Amino acid sequence: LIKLYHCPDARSFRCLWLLEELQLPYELAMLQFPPRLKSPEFLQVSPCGTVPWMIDGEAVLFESAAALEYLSSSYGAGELAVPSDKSDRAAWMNWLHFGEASMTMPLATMMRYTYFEPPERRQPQVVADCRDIYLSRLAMVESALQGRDYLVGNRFSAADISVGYALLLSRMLKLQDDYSDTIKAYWERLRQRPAYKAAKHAQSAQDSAVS
Ligand SMILES: N[C@@H](CCC(=O)N[C@@H](CS)C(=O)NCC(=O)O)C(=O)O
Repeated sequence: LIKLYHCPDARSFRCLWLLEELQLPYELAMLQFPPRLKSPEFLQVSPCGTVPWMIDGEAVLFESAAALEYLSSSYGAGELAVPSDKSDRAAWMNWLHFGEASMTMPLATMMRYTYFEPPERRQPQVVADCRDIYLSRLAMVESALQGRDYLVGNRFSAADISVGYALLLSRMLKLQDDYSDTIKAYWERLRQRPAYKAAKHAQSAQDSAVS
């Protein structure tokens, strides 16, 4: 059984969403955020205290984009597998990493200096700069979606989970009101997926069971 350490709506949500898309059985270990402070025993599992931490037998994954690639190439051959076409595969890999490194990083920095740091350590200039960086990068997504519903090969894939998670996180910073109709429609398409809803449900069902 795959075991996933997870905090509500953290990057580990990418793994949870894909586990649901693939309809794989899994065990969910819910932690409060940030686990480093709220569940210090988790440091015995993950020395840096971050999620995801996903265990599949001998395999351990602690980067969400890597976990998406691992799951899609290990399970569910077919719809969600890594594309075999060379240019689709290149696009798939770009979006997989773009979602985390280029989109989620500036958002996570915004979250930190908007909500998590104590007031005296908040950094409005950093928040404003990261917002500009994020929005300029979102233009890449906008352009990729012209005339298509999904990022790669016009079918849903793990690339959409990687980027879709950044869109989910951006809602916590209330960035969505300024989104174009293209991005709004894309987000709507993603969040209507039964597996997205099942992942949301799984984390909240467990979360309330714990607290
Ligand atoms: N690049 C990593 C980032 C992992 C990461 O920073 N996770 C956050 C949750 S979104 C975390 O656990 N933060 C807790 C902390 O920094 O103490 C990934 O994509 O998995």
